[in-house]
Amino acid sequence: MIIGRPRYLLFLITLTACRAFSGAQEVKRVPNHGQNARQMPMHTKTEMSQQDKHGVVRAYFIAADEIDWDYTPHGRNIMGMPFPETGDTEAGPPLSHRIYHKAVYREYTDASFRVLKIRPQQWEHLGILGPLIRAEVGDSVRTVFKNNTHLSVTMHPHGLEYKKDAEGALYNDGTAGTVKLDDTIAPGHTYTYIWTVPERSGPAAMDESSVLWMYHSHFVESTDINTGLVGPIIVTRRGSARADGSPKDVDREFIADFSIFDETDSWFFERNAGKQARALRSNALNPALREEHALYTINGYSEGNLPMMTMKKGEHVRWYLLSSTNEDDIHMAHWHGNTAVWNKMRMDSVFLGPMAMATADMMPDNEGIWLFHCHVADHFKGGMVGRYEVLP
Ligand SMILES: [Cu+2]
Repeated sequence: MIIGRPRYLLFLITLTACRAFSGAQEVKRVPNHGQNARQMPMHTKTEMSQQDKHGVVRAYFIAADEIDWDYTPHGRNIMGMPFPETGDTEAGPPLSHRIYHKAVYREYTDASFRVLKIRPQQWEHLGILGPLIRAEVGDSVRTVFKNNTHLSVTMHPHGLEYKKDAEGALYNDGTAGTVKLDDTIAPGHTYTYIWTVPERSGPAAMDESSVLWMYHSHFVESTDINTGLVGPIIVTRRGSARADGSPKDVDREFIADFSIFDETDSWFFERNAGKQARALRSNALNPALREEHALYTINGYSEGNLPMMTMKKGEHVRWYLLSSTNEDDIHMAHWHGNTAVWNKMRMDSVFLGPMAMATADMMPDNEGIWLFHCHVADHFKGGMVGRYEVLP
């Protein structure tokens, strides 16, 4: 169903006004969680050196921040690929950078949200994605979330177990009061989400030792995601994880999000494209405008800008693949040069429907720099292309 933006804005204003006049104190959003979650020992990821049989609480400090994101930081078509269409428009040759104002999840060192946590080199390729949240079955995940944007946003996890005070989604679910505080985090506010990781959040019998989930903002879901608010979660089977939560039987992990960012559906579209575009924003009314502002990306990088994903021959490499929410987020993630096993089957391509989450294992035996791209023609031509490298 398509609902006009003015209605959303009216809704937002009404919601903010209701909050302001509700007499509620400034929201120190400490939810009313069950005793079990409260009493579990809490560690930061770096503090964890041992895990008891009941699991640990993995602590994260994540903010939604506004940034200017460059989809092509190193330039256009750095793959050097021949295309029948050059991407030139009637207005002239394409700009070398495609920069849009966006909102993204970023990790901080503590609840003061003053110091950004440096992303480890292993995860540099995550690009626009939020910080990786990890857990082993039996753990809990405690995320202090701060909304530094001008938008109303949330964190809504897939796969993990949440109660009504940690779902991060606003709808008529028959609840009221404090259990709705997680549904909309207003600008400047903070909320603590606690999610648990029971068996049903981890690998099933046919899975390998870890599975991929995602989290994203679920205020106006598709708009939030097209604005940039999405990130990965990995859950490892109980007893199969290292102290940091990574699966013991895997040498190297990569996450690749095959996403079309529909910038006409971003909260910042008017800011990015100008108010004159506003009336013509919908895909149905103006497909050409939508196409002009559709970015075909892997982890928010287009046209070969994805950082090189490097591995060694013979390693056990796990690929976690996901995709975005738009109707045309139908992808075929394809590796040149090597094969992988997905769902017990030998593949060199994995199909991803909208909001898909998939895991594939590779034992690279073929050295070199190899193409890694979506095999859907329009997406390939649009720039959903990256590379990976197998070293001796
Ligand atoms: Cu695709």
